[in-house]
Amino acid sequence: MPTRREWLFGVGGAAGALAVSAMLSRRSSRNAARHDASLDDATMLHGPYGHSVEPPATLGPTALDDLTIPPLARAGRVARTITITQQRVQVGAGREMDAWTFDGRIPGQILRVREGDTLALTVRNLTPHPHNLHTHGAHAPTQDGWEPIPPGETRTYEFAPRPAGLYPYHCDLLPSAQHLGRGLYGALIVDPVLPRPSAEERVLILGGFDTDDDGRSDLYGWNGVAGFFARHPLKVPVGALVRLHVLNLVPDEPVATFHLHAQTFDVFRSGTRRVPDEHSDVVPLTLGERAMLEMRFDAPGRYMFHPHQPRLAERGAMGWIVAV
Ligand SMILES: [Cu+2]
Repeated sequence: MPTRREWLFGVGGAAGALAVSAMLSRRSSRNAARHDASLDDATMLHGPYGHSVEPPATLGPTALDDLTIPPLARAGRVARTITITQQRVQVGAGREMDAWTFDGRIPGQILRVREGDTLALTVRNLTPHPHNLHTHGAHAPTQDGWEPIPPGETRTYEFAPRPAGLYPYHCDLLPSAQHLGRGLYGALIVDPVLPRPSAEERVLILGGFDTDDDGRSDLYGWNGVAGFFARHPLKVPVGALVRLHVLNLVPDEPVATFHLHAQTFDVFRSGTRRVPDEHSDVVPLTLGERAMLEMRFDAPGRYMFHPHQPRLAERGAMGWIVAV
């Protein structure tokens, strides 16, 4: 039995092509029967774009809206309570994971404040393990959240997040692959005092899901669900300014990218500056890195997005933006 690499690269000429064709056809009928059983390399060869991984059928098109459409910033002191839970969560059709969550969701709620205003976070740990909630950005070191919160205990952090930008918050305990990989992360948007231009805003957090508990992500997805935005595209109005807040929280890949088809965008790295750092159609993000991306879709239609890393794209991180 040749390896996948051998059938992709190792057989030359017409006889070779016929042999490959016959082999693929035999593999294809075998794969059809086990399509949902495991996402092996052969399955990937036959998955059409965007549908090699399906989201849970119970999730309708608006199921992730509260994790995708950010709230407007409120003036003054913003108080939020976040509860850390341990539970099984569905991360794809028929695929579950032993998760640790902020409020039962992956990612946690979108936090948003205006620069200079105060964020008061009360964090309750209802799991049998120590966890914490550490926020990126500048603040008093006593409010950083790196100390473990023991099981059953509560901590409150109060600070004025700065500077204006886009930040992750996450559990910072070791091993990170486990505490991040099981779902303890979310986004904090800090708006400048002089607001950014009004836009259609969406938050997209890329995560990895270890569904077989072998310490390695085997599914990937935006906002906690593999395959979701391939099945349920983001919708934006034609011609509107669109601002995507994109964060990479995949714990076990050195880098992930956000790549958009058929349109280019301004890249505001970390969202901390008012002028774009570059103009591109792909932006690389290491773990914990993020960027605000601004674009307009002048033609109605479907625009594909995905990480440019095949492993991530093929295992659940394909998506579409539909301009209507
Ligand atoms: Cu943790």
